[in-house]
Amino acid sequence: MPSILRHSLVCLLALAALWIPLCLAAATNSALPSYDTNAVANSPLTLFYTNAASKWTEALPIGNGRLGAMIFGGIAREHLQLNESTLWAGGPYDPANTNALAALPVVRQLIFEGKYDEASQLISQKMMAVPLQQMPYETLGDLFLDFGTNDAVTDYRRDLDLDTAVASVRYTANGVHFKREIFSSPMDQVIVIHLTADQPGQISFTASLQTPHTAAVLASSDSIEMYGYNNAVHGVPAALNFTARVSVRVAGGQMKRFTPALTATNGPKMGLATEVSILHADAVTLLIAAATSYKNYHNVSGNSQALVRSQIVAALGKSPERLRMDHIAAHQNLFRRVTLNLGETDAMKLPTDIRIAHFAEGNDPQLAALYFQFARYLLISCSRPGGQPATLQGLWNNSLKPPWDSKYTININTEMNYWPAETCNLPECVDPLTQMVLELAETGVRTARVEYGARGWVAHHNTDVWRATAPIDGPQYGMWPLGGAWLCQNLWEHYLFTEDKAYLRKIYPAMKGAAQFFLDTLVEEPTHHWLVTCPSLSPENDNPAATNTSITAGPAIDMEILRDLFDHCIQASAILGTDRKFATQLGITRSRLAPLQIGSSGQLQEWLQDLDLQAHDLHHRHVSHLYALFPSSQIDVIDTPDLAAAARKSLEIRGDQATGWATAWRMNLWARLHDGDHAYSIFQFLLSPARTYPDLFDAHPPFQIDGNFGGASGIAEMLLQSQNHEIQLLPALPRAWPNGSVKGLRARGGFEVDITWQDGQLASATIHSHNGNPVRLRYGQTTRFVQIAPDHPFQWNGQ
Ligand code: FUC
Repeated sequence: MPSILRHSLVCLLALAALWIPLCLAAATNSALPSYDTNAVANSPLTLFYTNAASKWTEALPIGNGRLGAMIFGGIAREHLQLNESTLWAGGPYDPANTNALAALPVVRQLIFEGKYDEASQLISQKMMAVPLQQMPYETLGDLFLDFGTNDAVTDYRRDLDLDTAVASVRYTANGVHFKREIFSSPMDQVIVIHLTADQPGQISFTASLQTPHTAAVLASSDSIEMYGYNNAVHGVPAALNFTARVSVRVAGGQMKRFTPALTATNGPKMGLATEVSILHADAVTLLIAAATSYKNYHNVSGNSQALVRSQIVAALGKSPERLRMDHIAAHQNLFRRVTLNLGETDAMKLPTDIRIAHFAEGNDPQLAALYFQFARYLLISCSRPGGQPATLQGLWNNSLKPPWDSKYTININTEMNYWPAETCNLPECVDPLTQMVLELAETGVRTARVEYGARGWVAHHNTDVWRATAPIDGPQYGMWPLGGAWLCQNLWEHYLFTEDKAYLRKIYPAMKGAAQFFLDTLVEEPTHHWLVTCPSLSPENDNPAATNTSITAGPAIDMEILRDLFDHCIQASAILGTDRKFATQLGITRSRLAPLQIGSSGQLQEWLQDLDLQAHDLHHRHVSHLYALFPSSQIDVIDTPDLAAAARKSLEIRGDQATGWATAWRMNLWARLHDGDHAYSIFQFLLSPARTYPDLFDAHPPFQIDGNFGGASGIAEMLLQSQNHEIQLLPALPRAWPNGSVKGLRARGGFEVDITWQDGQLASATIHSHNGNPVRLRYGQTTRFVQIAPDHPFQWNGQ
């Protein structure tokens, strides 16, 4: 018997064992759903369209941090493309290259002799990960609802309400008003589809599940279950199974039946039902649950069937209305913390895709606010405590081979995903990132030891769900040992915003291990005897002194990240009262790092040598050396004006337009330079059809979610900054937003800030302090030193 068939039969038997209890559970729960089908929200927080999605980047995303869907809203056929955040290819693996350590001294020597291309070749032969690539994040599959109708339809509307995290489809056919509501509940761990009509007996369709994975699908009278396996990639064996289940609850003049004789997906004809048909129902609720056997990066022993079964049984125990209420309450608990009003115009009445096309004309400030809140919605929907961090595509991927594997690119992209988390009041969403860094601090120990003979841990420019840490793809991208150190900066920021010492205690060992690696691997460069990283690169930018490689020693970004890492470890050691000797050693090493340098064109140097103007691509998307200006604050317009001017020069050389995320980074940088109009003009490009799809997803292109998060962070930085011990109100307010208000932005030191402005001037600010810290407030040139008690918000009008 072919193994796939054997697989499928085993699965089907396993499924049959689940059937009876589930059918019983379903039978006891067919309460009539009572929804208000006519409440059409035309709120400023709604994305809406007058057509069904014809492409994936027109479909609308929902997610509960783990279970996601893209909703197409078709009339004859509804399509939900499904994701589960732990469904990746492969299984636990360790890609460290055991030849690396012997090659390391030779590589270093070649680099210091200026033989960069030779060094790159040797790295390619001896130091790269085995396998050379990491594992992709994969689609789960698709749910289709076929309505079998070609009736003419009027009043079609498809929308996503960011305030409730509920997507809807409405239309009228033959005088009947139909409505679908769809949400992914973080409370109940299921996706709920609720279909209603304003006349009885009007809802008929057939539901089916498909997947590109090896899987078996089996339907009963009221449910469909799919059981399958992930796949081996690049020689890493497949280790995960997954289960997806759709449970159907029908109300009113219902009729349910098996659809006879169909196939197992990707497999032979099984002669068993794989679809469920609903005929002439008043209302229908579908519950979708899915899980994999992934428990963590080294444990894949989860029972996906049992998990899914218990989730469905629990959800069946609640009315659809209760599921909806609980979902909305969980969402609003996070979402409603921040409100942003930049003004409203009639443009708000237009469908979202048309507004994107016209945003550059400048009369739709509300779309900027919608873009900002959409990013907050996305982070809430794809990064919740206990889950996986946001990938390059957040949670949403329709492929087995997505762009850049939809994994974690940690030479900017993953870090950018979390930039808005602190300022935009979603600190809980950082939890999955923290957990990933703690795990990289485990897997990276072996890479540090095997490849560098070093203590501590290291991660290079990418990682995946298995927390792989070795250099991948090729020396010119992968040979960058700062990925883990940069991630530690995100974690430190989380501490700065909250001042939560328990959190600091939890992350400190990872910070310390990251620093230890560099104590053991920094080397003296021959010219100035500064301590530098070697081999390394300035992310993905060719070294102008080489023929065809980025490989170099001591690029500016490395030194900047290490200054942060060492400083943060030193501060943490003082706060936690630990590791004084270690902190002293870090201080000494820090003082020997290569300094920031200003080049002959007045620019901030990207490399140890003054090579910027000889770059192969003057407009390169990465602006790595400007890390010091943002997200770090080593360069600051107030504290280090000369360096800020050099950073500005570098930005001018690089230009404003780049890929989605790179455009968003530039926007944040100009905000840090306190040039609001420049930041805004970059934002106009980011929120144009060139960089934003009709569903508001960021276009690298292709879709990459970091641009959404970077854009929201940029808006926050224009309105409020809090680096370097002061709270700056409206530091980069553009002329395009003369009147507005924002509520609930966060500042470092445990502050929340509400701001209202009129005619481009601060009208009033209310500062709430959670920790009672003293702080300097700044509006323009005016500063004021205050200490605010936790229960007594302080009001200031900037005078
Ligand atoms: C980095 C960038 C690319 C892309 C990829 C996922 O390599 O240089 O533009 O964003 O990550």
